[in-house]
Amino acid sequence: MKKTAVRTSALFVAFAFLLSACTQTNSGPAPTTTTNPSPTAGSSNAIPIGIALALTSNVALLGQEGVAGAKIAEKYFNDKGGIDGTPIKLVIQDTGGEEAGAINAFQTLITQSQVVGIVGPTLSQQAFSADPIAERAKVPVLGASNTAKGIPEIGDYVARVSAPVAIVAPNSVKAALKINPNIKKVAVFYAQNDAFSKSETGTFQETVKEQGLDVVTVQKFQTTDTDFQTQATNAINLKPDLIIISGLATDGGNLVRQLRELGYKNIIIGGNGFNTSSIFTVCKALCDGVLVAQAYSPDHVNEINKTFRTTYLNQYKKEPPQFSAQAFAAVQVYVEALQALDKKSEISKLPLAQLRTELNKQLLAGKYDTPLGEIAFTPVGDVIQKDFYVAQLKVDKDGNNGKFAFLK
Ligand code: 1QQ
Repeated sequence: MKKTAVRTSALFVAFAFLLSACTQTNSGPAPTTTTNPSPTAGSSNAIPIGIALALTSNVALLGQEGVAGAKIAEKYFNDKGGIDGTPIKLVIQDTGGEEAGAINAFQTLITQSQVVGIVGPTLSQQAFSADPIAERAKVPVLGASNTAKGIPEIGDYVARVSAPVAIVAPNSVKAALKINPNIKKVAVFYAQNDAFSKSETGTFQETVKEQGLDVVTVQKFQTTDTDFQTQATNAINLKPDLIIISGLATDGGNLVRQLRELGYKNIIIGGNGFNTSSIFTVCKALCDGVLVAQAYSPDHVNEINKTFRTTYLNQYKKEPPQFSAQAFAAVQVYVEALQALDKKSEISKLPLAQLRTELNKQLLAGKYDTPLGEIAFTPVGDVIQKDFYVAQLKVDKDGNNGKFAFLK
């Protein structure tokens, strides 16, 4: 049943002044947003959803992949009629790669842009600082790339569509053992200044022990490091059969490169920070063969993934990466939860505070058929997802690009 002009004007009232930053994408970690006091009729009734991801910094490429997926979702769901005829509108704020930028972005989205909910931030390290702000303001947050232990537990308004390291990471260790059943000695590396990396290395080290393997050394680094000679040499001297790295793309890629340059020839596993094709520009041909567990496969068979994949392929001329699929799924959760809520109580009539609270309840209760497959949420807000994968980096002949080849 379509509600028409009456509904549109009611929504206009409900969302008047909400759209200050809707068409604006800031760059820089401390964005300033200008207010447009008289939003144009064309967009004034659109429902604002905040996207707080890193468009700049060392993790810019991870964040940009997220924004690409979110934008595909925005167009896809608006083309299908939005929320019973009312479009959604993404309000994009650059968080940069640090906590302060994420906090600023959240504050701007909550108070100025008056979004109904937020997708982000890029890093778990940022989420532990920024999510409590949304929690206090009672604004729903959906993490689309936060995988550290403890994210959904930040508060009632915090959930995620990005499966936790505890579920995803062990798959790559099992895949390595399938390739080489004789692995015994494992060297583990992690970035000690990053919450995700610390959480992921915990999972990796537990998995290694559960599989009856020996952790022969644990080497620490910083995400800002570029020289890994000392740690790499320490590890190589112990002759490991497997090296596992938890870091972000640039540091992780440089570490892989230096391990190979120093002569390490056995299997390398990279964690979720390796889950972007930007890794190829860092370690180039030396990235070849690295194993990375995945929470998304472009081959997943359902209608929405078919559309998502085709749209992404047409636009970017490559397969969609995991972070794009996860951000698409996060926007989808908001859209479908808003649709479900609107059927129960016309959302245009709800005051913003009530809408945010009801939306939060509704989204946790739903089931969603996304490009990641069917997902739902645990009571605390962690994603429930079925299928996980492992890919191997395959570098092109030119040595500059490559792809994620999914293992069977
Ligand atoms: C986290 C991650 C990062 C690697 C995502 C970009 O998983 O910070 O939780």
